[in-house]
Amino acid sequence: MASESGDNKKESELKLKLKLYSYWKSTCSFRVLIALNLKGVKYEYKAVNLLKGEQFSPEFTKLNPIGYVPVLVDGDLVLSDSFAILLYLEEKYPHHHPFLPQDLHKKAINFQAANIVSSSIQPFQNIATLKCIEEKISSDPDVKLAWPQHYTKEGFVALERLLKDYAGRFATGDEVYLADLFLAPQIHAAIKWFNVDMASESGDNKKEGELKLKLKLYSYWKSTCSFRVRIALNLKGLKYEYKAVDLLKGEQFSPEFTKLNPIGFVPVLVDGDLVLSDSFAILLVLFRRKVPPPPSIVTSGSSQKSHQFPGINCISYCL
Ligand SMILES: N[C@@H](CCC(=O)N[C@@H](CS)C(=O)NCC(=O)O)C(=O)O
Repeated sequence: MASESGDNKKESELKLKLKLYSYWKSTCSFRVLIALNLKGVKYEYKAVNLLKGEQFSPEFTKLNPIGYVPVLVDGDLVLSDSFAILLYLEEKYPHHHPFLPQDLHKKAINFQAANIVSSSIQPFQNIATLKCIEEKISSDPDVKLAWPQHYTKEGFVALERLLKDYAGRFATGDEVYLADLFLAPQIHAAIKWFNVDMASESGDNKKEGELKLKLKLYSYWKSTCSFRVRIALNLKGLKYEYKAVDLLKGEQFSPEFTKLNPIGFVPVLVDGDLVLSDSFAILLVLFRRKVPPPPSIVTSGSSQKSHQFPGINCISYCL
């Protein structure tokens, strides 16, 4: 079993501490179950039956008011999102089966693949989502099934394109990394619960054109997701070319744009030959990126002060 780096806490203490609230069919919980097993961390399994509505019990909503599993309780820390839990476990147990490759480029691809599953596939198959479709759109089981099927297909076309130059035995090579923790349960669910023919969903194998220019941000002026990245780029003081994609005119579905992001969402950040199409993945990469020292405008003079925190201007603009 993995022990906490730097201290001598006993196995029995840790065993008591970690509790995982989970449901056996939950793909999000599976990500964490795989991670805990790979890390060799023992935990107490607490079953939450989503079909019986146990996620809305007072006991559970104290832990996660939104009523989703997984929840990981580690002493007095309560974490209720699989992505956050995985990043936490990675930092807490860095030496036991690392989930993130050292190489920044490969790491970024892992973040992106994980978040395509997390935000562009899984939410459309959630019990709460399907219930809402049933109530507001149609109670026809085929209509209900069409949603997870559609978004699974779209998402996996994007994933195939993203991973085609990286895949080995696993998503980004011959080691199991973060992307695999998201992909394995999602593929299982697609086949087993949503009747998606995964064998026929392969994307094309065409090489993308050469994308050798500097940073380019594909964005829409009203997109909150794009604003996250614009704020980050400004805070980092990174220059970029702004490429407008008018979502209302459907430009996100143009052949040019879907080559970058087949799922048709902004933002997309192009950094040389790296194409990142998820704001969370982009932010994680930007915050790890070494940035050249800021230009001399930050040193003195009141008129120059606003340049020190360009992101703040951006935030007030958003508000
Ligand atoms: N972003 C969250 C999503 C969690 C989530 O959607 N969990 C689903 C199971 S995979 C759930 O608890 N659904 C309960 C419901 O829909 O009522 C995560 O990654 O942990």
